[in-house]
Amino acid sequence: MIYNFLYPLHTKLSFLNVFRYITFRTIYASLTAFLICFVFGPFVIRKIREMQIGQYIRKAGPETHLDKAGTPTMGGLLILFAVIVSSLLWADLKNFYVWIILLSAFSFGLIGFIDDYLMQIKKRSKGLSAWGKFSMQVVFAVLIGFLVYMTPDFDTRVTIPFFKNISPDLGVGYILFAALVIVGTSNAVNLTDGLDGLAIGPILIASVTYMLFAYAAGHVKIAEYLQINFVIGGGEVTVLCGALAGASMGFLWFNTYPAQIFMGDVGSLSLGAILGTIAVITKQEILLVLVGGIFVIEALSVIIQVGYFKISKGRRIFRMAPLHHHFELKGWAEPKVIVRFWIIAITLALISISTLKLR
Ligand code: 57M
Repeated sequence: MIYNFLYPLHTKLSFLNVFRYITFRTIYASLTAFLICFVFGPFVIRKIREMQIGQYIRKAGPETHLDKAGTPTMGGLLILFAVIVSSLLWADLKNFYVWIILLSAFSFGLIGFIDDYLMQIKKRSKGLSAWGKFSMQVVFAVLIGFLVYMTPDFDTRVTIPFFKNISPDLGVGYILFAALVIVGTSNAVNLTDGLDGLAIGPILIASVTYMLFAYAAGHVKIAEYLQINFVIGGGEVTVLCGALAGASMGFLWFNTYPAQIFMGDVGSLSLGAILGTIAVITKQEILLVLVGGIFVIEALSVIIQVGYFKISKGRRIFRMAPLHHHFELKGWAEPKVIVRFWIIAITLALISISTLKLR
């Protein structure tokens, strides 16, 4: 909005020229989103407490989690508010990708909100049925995939990390591929969100990583130099990555151990979907497996545990899945599991960035 209203005035007031720069707007999008979370956080926590929207804890989990009963949840509403307001302020609203990412945030936030809301009304630790949630996710993800596909000049070739000469063109099948990336990431982030700061930390790391990818993909010279896909208008996604990074920092302020608030499904489902959508638009879809490696590892631990449990008729590989519960049950203190997972996330992000050169 600031860009759309103020930049055109730069011919009369030359200092307004600064709003043209994606880098400048990304920094301020990040700071704005951080400040929104930081300033409104205590108010939101207080309000949610007053409305008695507290977390129900499953009895089957690690015992240390029983103390967390009643922690305010649905903090994802604050994250979404910060991301959306900051993006509307700092991004170019004529850019179609900006609206697609905001749609992704809103639609998956809505699914998560319904889930959290049902949990509060029904006063239990389960909200929507698994199939109800999954089918809504698929519908919205296919819609987002379709919109990306319909964007003029969008390239339906998939980037394969490390191999610059191999990029299969999926054509119309790209819609389903994009939907798979979005739904997969949304659910993987949801599974990861089981310890204080465990999901939002890697989201912050991934958003900073994609900030670089978006900037490179949207800059014709850098894209050409790095031999990556040039995405017309993709540079604007950098600003949204900045908003996401800022909101993540602001939320982490309150979600860090011992958490004063959880994000709820409204947060985890939408953050995963935003990340998946950004990966699709910036043409670093497959690389998300590495950038969001923590989410992948957590999801795989569940698939392996459930698969093995069924085949072996009741035996387990991990003490409990997702993986963070395994380490908790081994006796690691919660902050140790969290920080070590963050360290792994940073390492994977650095390796991901190196793929820009290793091709
Ligand atoms: C939701 N939700 C947290 C909070 C957060 C298939 C199966 C593996 C699914 C999985 C599952 O349902 N996962 C998705 C995970 C919950 O947090 C809420 O949920 C939101 C995210 N959706 O924002 O609102 C609990 O996580 C803890 N928490 C924190 N700090 C945070 O910042 O401590 C969350 C955020 C909170 C709080 O305790 O209550 C959750 O874990 O429930 N199911 C599981 O994860 C279950 N695993 C399981 O059943 N494993 C079996 C299977 C795979 C065979 C096994 O290994 O044998 C466990 N989850 C829990 N207890 N809590 C089972 C026991």
